[in-house]
Amino acid sequence: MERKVNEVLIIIKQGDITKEKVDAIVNAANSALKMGGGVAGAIRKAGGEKIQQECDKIGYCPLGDAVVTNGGKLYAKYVVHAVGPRYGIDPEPEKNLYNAVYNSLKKGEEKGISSIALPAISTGIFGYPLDEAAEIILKAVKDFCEKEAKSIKIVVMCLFSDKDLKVFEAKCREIC
Ligand code: AR6
Repeated sequence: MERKVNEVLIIIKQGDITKEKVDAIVNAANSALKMGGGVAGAIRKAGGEKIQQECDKIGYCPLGDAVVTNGGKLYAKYVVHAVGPRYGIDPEPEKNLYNAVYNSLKKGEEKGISSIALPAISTGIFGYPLDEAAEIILKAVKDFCEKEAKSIKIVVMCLFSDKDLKVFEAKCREIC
């Protein structure tokens, strides 16, 4: 499904984010920038060890923020590592999930990219309930498109499962 917000096309689709033909993909990272399982593991496997090595040099990213590395062997030129909250552990989950998404788009924009793909940050290993997370993530994407998007013209919400896709599509009909 697609929606236009300002000049930005928001595409909601199912897929493997490591295969997206976009300028940057967002990783669901942790503060230590250690790429473990889930989407991070898939990005590490597809993009190669150079991404983790660059993360090790950066060393740390605060909760709700994001850092950028190169994309290694991926089609995407950059990986934006966004630190979402661990549900039930980290403080202010709503604010921190919103900020993680908003700041990842901002960090991408600073690189002058025109397209970026995001996974459903925090909803896997970090346990954020999907329905609530979908609303927060889409609000952050919409707000960014309305307020700050300049070089970015395409935002792809890339969901791994059909179930996740349906939840995001329903939320997007309400919000976008
Ligand atoms: N493409 C798109 N989405 C994917 C892919 C893929 N290839 N693989 C998984 N997902 P998670 P989190 C979905 O657990 O909850 C790692 O250990 C997945 O189905 O990757 O933020 C990191 O190093 C889910 O919907 O991220 C962190 O320590 C979504 O991506 C921690 O997990 C996010 O699930 C981050 O946990």
